[in-house]
Amino acid sequence: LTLNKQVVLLVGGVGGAKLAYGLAKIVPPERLTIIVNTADDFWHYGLRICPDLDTVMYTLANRVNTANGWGVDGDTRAMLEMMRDYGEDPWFGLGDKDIATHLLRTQAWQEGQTLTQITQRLTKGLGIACTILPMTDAPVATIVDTVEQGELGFQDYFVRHRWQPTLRGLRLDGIEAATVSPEVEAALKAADTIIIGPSNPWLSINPIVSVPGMRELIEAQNVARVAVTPIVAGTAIKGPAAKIMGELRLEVTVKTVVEYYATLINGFVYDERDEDFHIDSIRKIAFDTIMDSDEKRILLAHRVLDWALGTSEGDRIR
Ligand code: FO1
Repeated sequence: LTLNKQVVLLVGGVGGAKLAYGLAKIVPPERLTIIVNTADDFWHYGLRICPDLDTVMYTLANRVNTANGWGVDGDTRAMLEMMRDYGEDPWFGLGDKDIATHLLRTQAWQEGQTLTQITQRLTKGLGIACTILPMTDAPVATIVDTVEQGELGFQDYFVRHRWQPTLRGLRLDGIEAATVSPEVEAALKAADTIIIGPSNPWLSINPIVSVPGMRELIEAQNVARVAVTPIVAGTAIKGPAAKIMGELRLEVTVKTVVEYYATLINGFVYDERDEDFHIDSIRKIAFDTIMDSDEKRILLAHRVLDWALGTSEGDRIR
């Protein structure tokens, strides 16, 4: 494997963080940049919470609660118990250790630091050597339009209502005013490959590529731009991807994902369980994409990178 290449990964939360973990084990830290969705971010009890940034940070720092895929390992819920004493409904699971992250972030936010700067301070503190960047420094919020409840803030939809309401539309509040940060622009321009993690295309990847200028910037890079499938054998490994595809009247298949990404990508990694998947419009390869152990995360990262950088014997991408 060539290790003198710059690798950029685009991700949301739990699923994408697993591939990030695998890549971080094999790519030198100064050559790996992870661009993270921030449209799930929100204010809660006065704290700025960035769930996908938190999940990627905790995963790379070996601090994540592996049972949930988010939150801090070994965390406690004393703050939430006191909230209950006050008569609050503590629907958002803020652990006591986790709150340290949100306190430091909120303080720096109020001092006027950018989310990019704040994230560098937090990742350094957790001993993470590669670069984790928010998709933009501007606040952007996914608003979910539902049949039963009307418009809901993303965490209200996802956590409080456990993504049960029927989705009929999505919008990104604040996206017009968002810009690609200089750090994200520099990382994409220097990339030898751009990998899109097995994150939710509609909820996690679409916000990233909807930042004005982002899609054009990615498509202008004459490198392998490879997505890893979030859909395996007609379902999502975790989260509401399959459910919302159905609600958007889309077929829950790998093909739908490829068609959704369209010109954003020039290569696609699907799962070997989808052996009947056929499409001629794009270079593709099948691997075992289920990352249920650290070894499998590293193995998949290795295979994807090998293929993307054209060093494998198989289906060459460029
Ligand atoms: N997800 C949940 O399903 N329930 C929670 O109580 C919850 C708390 C939480 C706290 C901090 C954090 O960084 C993430 C948290 N998540 C929780 C995960 C998260 O909000 C979602 O998985 C993502 O937004 C979707 O990518």
